[in-house]
Amino acid sequence: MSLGSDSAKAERMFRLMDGFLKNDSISLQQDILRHVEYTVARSRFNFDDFEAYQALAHSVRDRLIERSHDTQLYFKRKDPKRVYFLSFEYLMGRSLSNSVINLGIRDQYADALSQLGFEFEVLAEQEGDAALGNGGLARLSACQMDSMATLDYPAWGYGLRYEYGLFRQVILDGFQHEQPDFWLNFGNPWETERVHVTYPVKFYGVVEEENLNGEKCNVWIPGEVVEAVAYDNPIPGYGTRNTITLRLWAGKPSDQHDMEAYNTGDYINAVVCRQKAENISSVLYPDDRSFQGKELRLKQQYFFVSASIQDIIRRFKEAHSNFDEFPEKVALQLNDTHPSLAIAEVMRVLVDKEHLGWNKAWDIACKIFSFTIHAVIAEGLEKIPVDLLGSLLPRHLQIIYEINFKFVEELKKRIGLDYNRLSRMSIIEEGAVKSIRMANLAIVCSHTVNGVSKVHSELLKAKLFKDFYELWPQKFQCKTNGVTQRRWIVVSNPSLCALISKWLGTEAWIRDVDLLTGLRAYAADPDLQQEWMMVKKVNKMRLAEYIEAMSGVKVSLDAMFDVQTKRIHEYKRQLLNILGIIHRYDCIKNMEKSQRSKVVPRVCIIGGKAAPGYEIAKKIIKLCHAVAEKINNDTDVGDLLKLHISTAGHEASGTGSMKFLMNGCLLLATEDGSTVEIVEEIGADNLIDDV
Ligand code: F58
Repeated sequence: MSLGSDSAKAERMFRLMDGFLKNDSISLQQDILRHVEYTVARSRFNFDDFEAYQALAHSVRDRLIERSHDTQLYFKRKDPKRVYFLSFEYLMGRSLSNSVINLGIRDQYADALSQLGFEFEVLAEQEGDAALGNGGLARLSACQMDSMATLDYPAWGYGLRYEYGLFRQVILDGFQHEQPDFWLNFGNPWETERVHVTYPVKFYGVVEEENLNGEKCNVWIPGEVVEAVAYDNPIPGYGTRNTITLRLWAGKPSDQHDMEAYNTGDYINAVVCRQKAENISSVLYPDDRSFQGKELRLKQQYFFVSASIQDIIRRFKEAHSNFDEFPEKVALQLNDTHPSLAIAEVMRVLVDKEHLGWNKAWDIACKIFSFTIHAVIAEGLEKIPVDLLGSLLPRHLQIIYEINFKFVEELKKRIGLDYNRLSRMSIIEEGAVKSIRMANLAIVCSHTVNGVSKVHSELLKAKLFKDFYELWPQKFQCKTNGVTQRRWIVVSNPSLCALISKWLGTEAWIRDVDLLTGLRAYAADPDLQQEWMMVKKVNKMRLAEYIEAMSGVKVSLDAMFDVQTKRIHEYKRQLLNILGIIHRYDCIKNMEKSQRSKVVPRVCIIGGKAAPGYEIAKKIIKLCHAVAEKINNDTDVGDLLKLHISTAGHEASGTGSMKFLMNGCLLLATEDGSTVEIVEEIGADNLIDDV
């Protein structure tokens, strides 16, 4: 039913639904019990914490769906330019607390639950993490979704619905072991499977030339077809009804799948082949170091890109018949190079299916793409072997060659026959393994290219993409990363959140983070300082309890907590940290006992996962544990130094420090990545570069 086409019917439906779902305590209690009884299928007189969480999540989801429908309806009528964010990875984490806070009904739910004999915080702990990503890049995608929803953008996020998220880390005898994270084990109450939103995605096969009304055109006859089915995850904005969608694709067997096997009567093989289709989206690649030219990964990239582009074009065509309007209605943001096959796919659709002609299609493509680079060094850049691409996506290889040919011809006119420069800028890299440079493809087609901090953006212009910067200086921009205060203060630190709102006299900072500067006026106020210290102390107690429960190490609350949590990487310098700790230990041991009272006791906390194949990073983890073992069992040193390793020059930006700073921590850092911008905000006296 569409409200526009049949308003009398719509009116009736609206009356039947009696407006929107209600958020008073009784309605929420009824709603939760209804879900216990009918969704979770447990008796409303007998259900445990996990079942209560599931019912609660479904009740919240109902409200999200309602808003999501309204949002879609609103934008369908308005038909604005939509922003499509394409990312291979999203680290969404948990949804419950974030959703009820953004919907403004956390207290109502807490009250309703307590009437039913449950505690909101306890139920929130039942939720697992949606860890569909590796690190900073993936969490940035999640923070961007939250911001776009809050700022009322008509936005969509697209990605892959991995069945296995980032591996779980288990430490045995100081060594990291990886365990699969089958996060969908007990169902995922936040998503909705859209059985009607499916698209065929083609692989392999051959390209044939056909004659269409006297014009030559290319037809791709695939060797394999996999169906992509949409799973929608609502992302609510804070303080607005705008609720956007993160649409994740999963692989399903297609009816066209391996027709050959059916036709030859090989029934068993045909069924096994069908099942293989589901493998496409089954596992997230856990390497955060460099690109690996693996076929499955390339398949994953094209799978999500192709389904997303089909979806975007279908939505456009619902309201428009002329592709001239496409750039006014569609903006595609490429989150690093992983989705950049989208460029070749858009060209394929516009040229081969919509028959727009190459020049017109290219003109459109160049107006719709923009590209964020997260890499710092050339090794981080994706290069796809030509042979691999040619076998998996034969038509796309032709298209990329054509783009490159035209680009190089144009380039020759601009810079002359400087063959060194031409070969550096070419999308095709010649060499032992002929490859496609995906970043070059993305830069050539995108209207804007951005780095993620000032230092990083300057580096891109001066080093990594110097040739391109000289050609197109206007394309290069800096968009310094940020993190959402909704998750990183409001959800994670409720007592600090209450303190800030009390002193600012408003909650407006939850939408507009710049308003936090209003606290400066009270910075010297002893009452604020005392309240602030109290909040920190209570949080410190909670952390100390957690550390003891997890590792058995008892830490002193009077110690300074010195924390480094991020992926384990040589360039992130956990090794330097641990060497500093060994040095500090050595100093304490060699100190006169009388001098020890001058030492500030310290609890060093190092947390992070290493990529499963990253030997040195795994050795760093083992070293941390060995050092901790030594220091923590040395009664002579006692509380002066404790090391806790949490199991849980090349930084492009770094976002972890922003989260710590927001919560009142001091920053120990070199002026790398976004530190420069952070110091501009917090003042140089809050940066410690000498301890
Ligand atoms: C990170 N990159 C940067 N890549 O290291 C960090 O400085 C920056 O703050 C963050 O992006 C956001 O811009 C990062 O997380 C990956 O995880 C890639 C995933 C795919 C394979 C290659 C690494």
